[in-house]
Amino acid sequence: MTKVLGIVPPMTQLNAAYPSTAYLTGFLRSRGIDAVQEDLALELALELLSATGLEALRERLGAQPPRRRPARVRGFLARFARYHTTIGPTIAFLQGRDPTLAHRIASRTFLPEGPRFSALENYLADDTGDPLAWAFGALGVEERARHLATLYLNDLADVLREGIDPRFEFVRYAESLACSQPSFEPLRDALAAPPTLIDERLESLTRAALARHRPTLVLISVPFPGTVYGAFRIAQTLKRVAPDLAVALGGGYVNTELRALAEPRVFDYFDFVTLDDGELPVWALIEHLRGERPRERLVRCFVRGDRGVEYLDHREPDIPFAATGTPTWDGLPRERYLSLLDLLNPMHRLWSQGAWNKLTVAHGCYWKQCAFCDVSLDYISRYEAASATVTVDRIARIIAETGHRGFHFVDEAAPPKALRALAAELERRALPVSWWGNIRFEKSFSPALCRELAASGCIAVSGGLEVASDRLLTLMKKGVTVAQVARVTRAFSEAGILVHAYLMYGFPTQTVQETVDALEYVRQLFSAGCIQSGFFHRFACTVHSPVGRDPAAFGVELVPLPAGGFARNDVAYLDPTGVDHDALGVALSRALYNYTHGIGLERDVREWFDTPVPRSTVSRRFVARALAGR
Ligand code: B12
Repeated sequence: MTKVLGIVPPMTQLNAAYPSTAYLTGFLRSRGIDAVQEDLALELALELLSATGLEALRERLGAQPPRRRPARVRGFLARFARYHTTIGPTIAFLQGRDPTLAHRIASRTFLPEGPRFSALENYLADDTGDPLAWAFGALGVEERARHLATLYLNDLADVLREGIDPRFEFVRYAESLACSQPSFEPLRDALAAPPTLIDERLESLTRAALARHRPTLVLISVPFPGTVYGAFRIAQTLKRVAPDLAVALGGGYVNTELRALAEPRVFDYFDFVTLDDGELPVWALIEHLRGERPRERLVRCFVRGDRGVEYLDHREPDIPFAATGTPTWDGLPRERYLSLLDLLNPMHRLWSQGAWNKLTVAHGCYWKQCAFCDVSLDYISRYEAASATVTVDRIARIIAETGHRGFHFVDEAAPPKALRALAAELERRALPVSWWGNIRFEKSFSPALCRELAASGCIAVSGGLEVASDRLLTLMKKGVTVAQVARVTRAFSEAGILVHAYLMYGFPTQTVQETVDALEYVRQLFSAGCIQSGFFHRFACTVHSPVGRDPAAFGVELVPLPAGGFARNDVAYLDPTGVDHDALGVALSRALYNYTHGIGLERDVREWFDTPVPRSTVSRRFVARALAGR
């Protein structure tokens, strides 16, 4: 009998389960396979942030020579009793199990306040001297308490990082060991090092999961580089405890960074490493383990053979997106996830607060041309939509299972046509939901369509304006103009939908003038109420993007990647413009942070920069004119 256990390793976000095991478990159950799942990211965090977890932490820190204790560790030990009594109630509050605690937390007399609380001093105090008044107003006791409780947990994470393991963070763990890391050596050395307190906890959670489920096949999912070290530690334990158990690795990180895997030592931990969508490869693997399919007919699967790493791919058509089943969260403790309030940015709050159900409207991206994006990879290039009936059937099934009506569509870019059909089908079935997700700012999102989407439950969208320069938008084949983005984002905003813009700087050949102009466009978009939130990301060149594949077409030269058979993703490049984009990035982030809070919108954009920059060449009425011409 096959029994499959899917595992999400630490660390991912703590507010909602990352959906890969939910998708795979739903698919396998639709095919009659006994499949279960565990979120060890959540379990590890809850274990570390419990009264017994803090006791173990104190013991470990207490054994270190007092002279070498960092200030944060000393602060924690000095106030241990308060941390110990407050941790349980605070976690219950963040899980939504004890909302009444909000008043005590918000009073700022309940939680011990470590260095993270000094961030509050950066906010502007009102007449009463309350630094959070502007953000939450008089009524937002719950939100205020959530923010304070998050600062408290961040203080504890800092103690773990400074006292136990410098690689620890809540949403990413030891990321640098895996991210664009061509050599396996650093990860291998870290895995050979004596276990830290965190490793020990993870090991005991892994053993407990194994004993609870007794699987014959374990699927470990690594969506991001910050989950890879945890995944290997889990696999190390599995191999120690149950050497014959089949253990497979897959997920977004593998699909992106391990496509040229040639490192045999990875297979000291895993038996199989698969690429792209998991449904078909896992199905083939199960048949293989049952003796019904020979090894050479595995699908998109790396194994260790006599001559090193082999890639086996018996080419079979993928399982259609409409036939992959409905994701299930069954077995995951939905009531134990933590709604954190870290940044006050409204979009970030959607990412980190609330147990959103995750679902995909369509597989891949219908546009797939953007030069900075990994458009050559299957999860972007293979576009396949499901009918609105299938999507809404899935929505209805998920609501029946979870009791939650909130959906985060995790699409690359949900297509306008599919969203219109989805809205109509939700309306036809009179199914109340709230939903949000990523889109492209297409012309077809007319004011009427935006209103239809809002009526169907759409509360927020995010989309790329990227470099906010028509020359660069054309060069990168984004397929939108700044004026178009102004009109579309305004249509969403007028319909009551929150708009977040993904912004980019440092694209090949981008000049200082274009960066200043981009900030002026963004200023006007905030000022005209088109967007409410945004974030400037530094452009990174990846090997799978059009820039990485044809750098000359973008006027840059790649620096050859270092040798190694492990991860390949980001690649350094030489840009003849020689602009110091990192220095400009500091100013862009500062401006954006303030714009998001409605501050400084009337200022000349040059004021945000530390060094002199040219005056913007954009008309101060550009966005107003674009909106008038709609
Ligand atoms: C939505 C999304 C987000 C959301 C939500 C994330 C979340 N925690 O829920 C937000 C915006 C918050 C986000 C943030 C980030 N993201 Co993101 N995100 C995505 C996106 C678009 C969809 C993810 C998703 O839910 N897919 C649906 C699930 C079901 O797909 P899946 O995980 O791939 O699983 C399938 C297969 O991989 C496979 N599979 C999965 N596990 C396993 C295991 C086994 C054993 C097998 C056989 C198969 C298998 O089967 C599944 C079903 O087919 C992907 C790109 C993409 N299209 O996948 C990027 C992606 C995963 N993100 C990425 C990154 C880098 C990040 C960030 C680190 C960015 C940053 N610098 O901050 C953060 C990390 C956040 C965190 N720590 O939680 C990268 C990861 C690539 C890499 N280098 O490793 C991706 C691939 C995009 C990219 N190319 O840049 N992200």
